[in-house]
Amino acid sequence: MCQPASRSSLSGVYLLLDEQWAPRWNLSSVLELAAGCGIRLFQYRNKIGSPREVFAKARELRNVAARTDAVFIVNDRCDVALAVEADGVHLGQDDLDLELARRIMGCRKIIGVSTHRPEEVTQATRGGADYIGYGPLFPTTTKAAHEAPVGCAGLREIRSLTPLPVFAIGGVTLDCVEAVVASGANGVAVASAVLDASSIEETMRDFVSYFPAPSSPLHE
Ligand code: TZP
Ligand code: MG
Repeated sequence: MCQPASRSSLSGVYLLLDEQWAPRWNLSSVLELAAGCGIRLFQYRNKIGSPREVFAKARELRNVAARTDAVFIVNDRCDVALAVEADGVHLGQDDLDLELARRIMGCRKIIGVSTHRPEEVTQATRGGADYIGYGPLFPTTTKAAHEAPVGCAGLREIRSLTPLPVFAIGGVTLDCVEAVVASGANGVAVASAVLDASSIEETMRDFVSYFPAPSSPLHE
């Protein structure tokens, strides 16, 4: 069956490298540091740059991810994901339709889908997504207009609807990661809990400690 080789690494800590933090952090350095702390999965999120800027920055991050054997996903844009040879793309409910995105990306690329309600989880699963983002779990300021938080109860409600890896997203912090995992998440997608932390390195290591170390090579 044709599927992404790096699908087996879809669990644990998924660090959202959001351009909002670029004035404070060099995102390539953050990626490198995070990889050293055991984070294997990254998404580049840029809601403010021109397509040309998004491409240039994604390419730089892609190169660092390749060097550290990390999985690199581009938010929103299939064209940029393919242009920089990312491992995949992450789609929201207003982005390209999953079927069309799969035609563009092919079966060897990862496609993740943001979902906010049970029907969307079922639809993304049937449509052939490789993983699901579910949330926002809790209130967050990282995403300007977001849906109502679903909480851990919402996560438990959708767990049985999909065999796919589920990443809890939105307001996830070290204080709740244990409860989030106990509610069925295979991983946590985080931005501010890491990028606003006083020690990002310590915080990344703490997040990683909640998940088992990957046992198989990332790019088989
Ligand atoms: N989608 C739902 S919440 C969110 C996205 C992209 C942002 C998550 O960021 P944070 O800072 O971990 O709440
Ligand atoms: Mg999007």
